Amino acid sequence: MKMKAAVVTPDSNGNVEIIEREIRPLENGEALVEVEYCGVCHTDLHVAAGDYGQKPGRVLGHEGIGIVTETAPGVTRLKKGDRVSIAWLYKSCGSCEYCNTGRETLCRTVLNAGYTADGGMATHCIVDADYAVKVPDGLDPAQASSITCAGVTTYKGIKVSGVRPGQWIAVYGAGGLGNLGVQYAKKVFGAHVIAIDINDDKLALAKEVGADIVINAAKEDAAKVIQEKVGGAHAAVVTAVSRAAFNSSVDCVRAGGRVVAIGLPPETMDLSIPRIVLDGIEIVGSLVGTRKDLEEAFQFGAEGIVVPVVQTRTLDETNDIFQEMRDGKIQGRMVIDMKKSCGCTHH
Ligand code: 8ID
Ligand code: ZN
Repeated sequence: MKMKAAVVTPDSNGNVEIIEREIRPLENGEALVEVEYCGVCHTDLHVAAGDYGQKPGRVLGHEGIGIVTETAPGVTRLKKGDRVSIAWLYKSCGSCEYCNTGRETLCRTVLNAGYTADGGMATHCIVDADYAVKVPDGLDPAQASSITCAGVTTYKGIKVSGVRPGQWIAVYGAGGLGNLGVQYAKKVFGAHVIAIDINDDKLALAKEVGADIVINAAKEDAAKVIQEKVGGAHAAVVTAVSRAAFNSSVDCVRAGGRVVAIGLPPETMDLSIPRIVLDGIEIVGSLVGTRKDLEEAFQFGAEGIVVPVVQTRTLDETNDIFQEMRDGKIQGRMVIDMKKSCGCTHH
């Protein structure tokens, strides 16, 4: 059987090729998933451009949602008909110090969907049954796709920030991740939220979904405004693809504040040593979330507490979506609808 997939070009030029490829036989512990939806994350752009090493021919996508159609011997957790995720955490070793201490995303031999393993931007995807997280009933599958990376990553990042109810958190970047970050911060963690972006449309949407204050960093010095208005944020999560935003985030928090780095521009940031030391600032990276984090993040979506903003497109439009994302034109998340994309008869 063949699948249709979006793969990185031979020269990793930042775009994808839409190809047909034979689906390999399942190995022990694996399941075949017929993909329903796959969101486009900015990380897909980084991978397609070879920002973290060239991956020619790799099937992109780590916001996949689909239905299990076949299971291999040894699979007990999943059965035919289950709706599951295809997340960045494709598979980890399960026995190292990271896997055994609730930090499985840091496993040194981890495989990541759409990066070091073929991902969900395809009509079909083979998953490791132990790492495909079940989607709860009542959660729309297109919305679930956006929680599979954007949602869980910001949910986990806000956990890591340590922000408490009633405190102020700054969310830099109000794109796919940031829009959900605002919602989890406000509606799940009970924080007051400041959204910062360079695009007024994204800020208007951030306000609609719960931001208390919005700041356009292209027009104002965000850190200065945050210090003046609220005395500095207690925490910041940075999803912007820009070193300027990372630099600003360190200046926007109050003494003892924590900055959580999530965005992945392949750059370095400036750190003033006296600022870090004298004001006791903490800076920490946060990488997606564990399977347990994803289960929790899904549940808030299923309960309608967090509502992903999604628009659906087809697989053939992937390069257009990439360009719209580079241009900052996407509100919420663009999600590829595979049923509309594959042109086959079995969907
Ligand atoms: O696990 C992780 N750490 C993880 C998971 C998923 C994604 C990290 N990421 C990374 C992606 O690789 C990417 O680098 O997070 C970053 C954001 O992903 P996204 O939300 O999918 O990208 P987007 O929808 O394009 O949103 C980015 C936003 O940043 C704004 C843009 O306007 C856009 O809304 N932005 C930029 I570019 N420069 C800004 C600036 N200087 C800015 N906002 C504020 N200040
Ligand atoms: Zn992602």
